[in-house]
Amino acid sequence: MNALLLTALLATAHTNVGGTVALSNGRAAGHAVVWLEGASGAKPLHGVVIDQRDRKFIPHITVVTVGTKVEFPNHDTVFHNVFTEYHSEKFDFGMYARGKSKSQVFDRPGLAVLLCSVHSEMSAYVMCVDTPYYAVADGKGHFSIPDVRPGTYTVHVWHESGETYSKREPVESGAALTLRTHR
Ligand SMILES: [Cu+2]
Repeated sequence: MNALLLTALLATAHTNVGGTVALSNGRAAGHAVVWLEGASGAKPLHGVVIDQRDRKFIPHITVVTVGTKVEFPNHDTVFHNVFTEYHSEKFDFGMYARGKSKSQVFDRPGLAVLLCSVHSEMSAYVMCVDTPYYAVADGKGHFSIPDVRPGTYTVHVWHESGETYSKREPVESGAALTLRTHR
């Protein structure tokens, strides 16, 4: 599980932590979630929506901060029965039709897996973090976390494949940071 390679470059002072995440097989860790634990000041986000369209959850991967309420509207022509697995608890929103919406507050850090019991191919992830410093990498694994205050953080990475990364790292302004992890 612990075999991600993270190469992070700290660009300029006080500032931007960015880099590239790769999987253990060398491929890009597209849409990996990267966050820096150990920073205070995270506030709940507003207006977070995970849409249901064309039998998909959009977006597929969402990061929220603790206390964020997420809306799950159905804009599809068919019914969906959305449920999540979150801290080993199952939240079932029941069947609901086009135009209806359900919501859930994510009150603890952790990963929630979103599924539909009608359409097994539907899935999405919500990563709840307790930090203002996080990013979702693009399809090539590139990420950027702006405005990071220098300090020592635990850098976490999660990828849909199940690979994860976790390491305490000093983040200094103006310094290049390369993180490697081996199984
Ligand atoms: Cu569905």
